[in-house]
Amino acid sequence: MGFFSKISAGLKKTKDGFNKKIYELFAGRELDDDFYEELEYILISADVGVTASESIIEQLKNACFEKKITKSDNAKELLREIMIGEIDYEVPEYEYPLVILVAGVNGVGKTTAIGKLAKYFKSQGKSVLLAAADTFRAAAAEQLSVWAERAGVRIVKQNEGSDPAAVVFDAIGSAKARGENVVLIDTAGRLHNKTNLMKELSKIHGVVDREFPNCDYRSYIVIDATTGQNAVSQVENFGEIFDIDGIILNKFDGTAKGGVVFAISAEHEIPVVFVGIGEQIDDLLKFDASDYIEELIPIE
Ligand SMILES: Nc1nc2c(ncn2[C@@H]2O[C@H](COP(=O)(O)OP(=O)(O)OP(=O)(O)O)[C@@H](O)[C@H]2O)c(=O)[nH]1
Ligand SMILES: [Mg+2]
Repeated sequence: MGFFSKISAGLKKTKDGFNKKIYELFAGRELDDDFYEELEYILISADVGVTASESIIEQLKNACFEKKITKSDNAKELLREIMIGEIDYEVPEYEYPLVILVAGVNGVGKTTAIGKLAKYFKSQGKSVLLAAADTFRAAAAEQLSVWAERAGVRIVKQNEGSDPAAVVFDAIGSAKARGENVVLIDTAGRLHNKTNLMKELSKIHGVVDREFPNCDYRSYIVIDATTGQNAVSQVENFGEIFDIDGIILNKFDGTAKGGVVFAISAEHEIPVVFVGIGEQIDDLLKFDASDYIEELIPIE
């Protein structure tokens, strides 16, 4: 499957409702209050979020006023541009050696995302090492080993219950010794409480900073697109623990509310970097704002 058909298939559920409603709304209507109210309703129904929806509509009103546009047919292109602008962040190119920490609440698909990322970097000719720093959940390291095998990459793990920061320490030592290009750190989703999670993640940060000061270090949070607005509070909660460099938005294939990209990205100014669109190793796409909007509001 090519890139476009993949993102298209991943967004199928969102598109089913959204495309049609937008198509109908933008066909031969006056740009009056009713129009903007309906547009806001469509956006909020797709989980775009109230703040992002209001911002989009405000910008659209201003742009239509400036350009003296009064008919909806001519406003669609403006809506596309405004929506792209809301979520199109410049993400710095990766530099190597690269370390990516993957965090998020339990069950969102962290381990799966690491398996997919391993394949992604490997297919770009990079050597990859996985660090099994989820030592909390039984069998977490075994699950990661299966992904390491599938992707054909190495893994560093320790016994269940051992210190996650010690696993990261080992992994970095091993990566430096072998000159690996990418280290992907899997972390636990469920700890006894937030303080524990906070302590553990900052300890891991500390190890990376100290042991690998010149690596390109990115902290990503994984969220499950099907949880809608709940995903927004997860971004907020993790944002209190560390600086989030990017979001991996998983289970995009299972949601009719793909608009959640706006709720999480626009308001918090954190880019969505990858989207997960299935359970298989190749079901990961680098996020591209223009392609995404192209699917939601196709150019006719
Ligand atoms: N449909 C779909 N399922 C996914 C996707 N990503 C992960 N999953 C499924 O979500 C479930 C949980 O995935 P894991 O990778 O184990 O999640 P995790 O965040 O590591 O879970 P914990 O380690 O328990 O916190 C699995 O059944 C995955 O197959 C996705 O993009 N789409
Ligand atoms: Mg896991």
